[in-house]
Amino acid sequence: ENGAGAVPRVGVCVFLVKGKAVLLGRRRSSIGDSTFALPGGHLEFGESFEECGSREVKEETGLDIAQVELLTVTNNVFLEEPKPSHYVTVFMRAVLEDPQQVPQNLEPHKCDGWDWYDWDNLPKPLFWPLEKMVQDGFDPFPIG
Ligand code: 8DG
Ligand code: MG
Ligand code: MG
Repeated sequence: ENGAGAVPRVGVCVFLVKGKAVLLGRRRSSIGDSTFALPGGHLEFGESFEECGSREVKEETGLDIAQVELLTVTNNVFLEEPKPSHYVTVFMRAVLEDPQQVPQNLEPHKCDGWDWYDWDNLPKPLFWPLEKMVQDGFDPFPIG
């Protein structure tokens, strides 16, 4: 969908935090294939960022989240990918509504599976928008 008619899209993804860990899954996608990324997806017409983050996490992992808050926005142009695209990506933070709930891989065609990774020991390779944030010293955890 490059060339005439291509437009930037809005992605919303979620730093689902549990102690000092975040939930990541290895992507199966034309964008960032086989890299570790946050749960998330496309903002739908009429949705708030919070609604989109909660919906995508539920669709992809079965998890119910709470305290969904906006952290930051980045601009990501993927020209080298099999399908050139451009995302304005909105990063949210949330916690589990029920700390006992376990992630399920509900979209196995899009992800190899979800797991918790310590922020100080993240898997490689990270999806590059996330890798860039880590390299820039971004910290998704609440203060204190
Ligand atoms: P949908 O059909 O469920 O709406 O979309 P999806 O298949 O779940 O979309 P996605 O690729 O997971 O997310 C949309 C875009 O958001 C993705 O192509 C690029 C951007 N994005 C980033 N960083 C991250 C990230 O860490 N995780 C996810 N899921 N998307 C991200 O820039
Ligand atoms: Mg999705
Ligand atoms: Mg997704």
